Amino acid sequence: MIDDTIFALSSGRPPAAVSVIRVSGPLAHEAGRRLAGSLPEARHAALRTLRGADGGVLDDALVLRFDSPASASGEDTIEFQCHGGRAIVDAVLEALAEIEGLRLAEPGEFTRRAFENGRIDLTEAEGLADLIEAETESQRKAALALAEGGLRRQVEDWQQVLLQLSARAEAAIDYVDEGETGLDARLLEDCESLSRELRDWLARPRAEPLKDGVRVVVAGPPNAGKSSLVNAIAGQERAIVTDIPGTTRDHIEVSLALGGVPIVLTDTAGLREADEPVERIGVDRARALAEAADVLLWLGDPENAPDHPRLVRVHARSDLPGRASVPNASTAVSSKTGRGLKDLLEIVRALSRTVLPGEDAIALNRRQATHLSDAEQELRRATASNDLVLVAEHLRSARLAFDQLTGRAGVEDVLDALFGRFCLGK
Ligand SMILES: Nc1nc2c(ncn2[C@@H]2O[C@H](COP(=O)(O)OP(=O)(O)OP(=O)(O)O)[C@@H](O)[C@H]2O)c(=O)[nH]1
Ligand SMILES: [Mg+2]
Repeated sequence: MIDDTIFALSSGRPPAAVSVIRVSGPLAHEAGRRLAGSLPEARHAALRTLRGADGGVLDDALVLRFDSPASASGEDTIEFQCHGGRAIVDAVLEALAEIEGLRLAEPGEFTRRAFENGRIDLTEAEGLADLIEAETESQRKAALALAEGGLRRQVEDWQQVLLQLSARAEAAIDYVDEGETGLDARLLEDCESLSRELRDWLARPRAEPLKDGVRVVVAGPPNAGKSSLVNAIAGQERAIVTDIPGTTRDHIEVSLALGGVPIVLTDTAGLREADEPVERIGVDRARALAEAADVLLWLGDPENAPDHPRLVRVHARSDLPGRASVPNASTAVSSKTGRGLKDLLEIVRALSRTVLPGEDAIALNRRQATHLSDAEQELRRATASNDLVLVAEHLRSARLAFDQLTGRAGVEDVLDALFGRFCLGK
């Protein structure tokens, strides 16, 4: 319920030097007055003695006041910066809980209110969630660009263009004479131009490799030396190695950083027609993993390599007699002697970089890309239509896709999942 006034400890777990307790909602100022006596002006801080209902002193704290709508949540907000002792924090939280109409916030509820009050859109909320989870410098930069409205502003521009296209199409419908299509070549060209711009965006590197690591998959026939290579790269015996073909059945993942590039290296079952059911499942998985790979290391015959946009044909076990090199391999390597390993890693690193977004670039996550792709398809359909009514209809659907992207339409399920990622007090 958005009418409730919510509160929570927004800083980390006590004990700490300072603890921040936030209150947001229609009763926030009233609650602040009950504890602090009087409040500072809006957007000011003041030192106050906090007291419980019985008049007993709880703490001396800095009190900050924000008035709706100029606050993070868009609601009246009070922030107490108390001493970060466990008992102090508990006492202040308890005093707030005793006030009628106040309740403890759910995880992410402050941010959810900011979204519901139009302070931020869904892409910015996603950016905030990423920001809190960011562990590396590049993750932080990408999250910040999103949280600061990089994508929101871009989408607003597109929405403006789209709205005008829609208006032109709808207006033309009213003036069509019988027997005419009323189609204006310029209108269709403008639809095509917007759809081209969206296609360019969709072709850019995505957010997932940055967050989860670039998926580097090692695949090939049984006994090719896949597990040995994974172990050599990982620098530890992660996968079982034997001379029996079909040793690896389930895939094995190793997370590592190659010169600052986060990758997930995956060893897979050797590809062959397997009779045995467990092995067959492993082989099916290996095929799916190879297909979904960002970078594919193929250890089989170079001629039989599957089609893949970022394929490295690895000639493995190159120390063995008669296997010094083969034609058409990208690189030769021996897991046993370590020869060629450095060159291979350099190739993998360079290819991995190409699927990572550039510094400060806005990278779309899967959800955002799905809606953007829907909008792009509708625009393309509009361009291909030969009926003005259909053009207008496709443009309307494209607008809906944008609304889903920014969270203005039909995203309840997404909201629960997203705000559940936040910690309590955010
Ligand atoms: N001499 C030499 N032998 C290797 C090298 N790499 C792997 N082998 C040997 O080749 C055999 C198969 O190696 P694995 O790494 O288990 O091969 P795999 O591709 O994972 O095989 P499956 O899991 O059955 O698909 C083992 O006997 C390894 O010791 C290498 O670089 N040099
Ligand atoms: Mg293996």
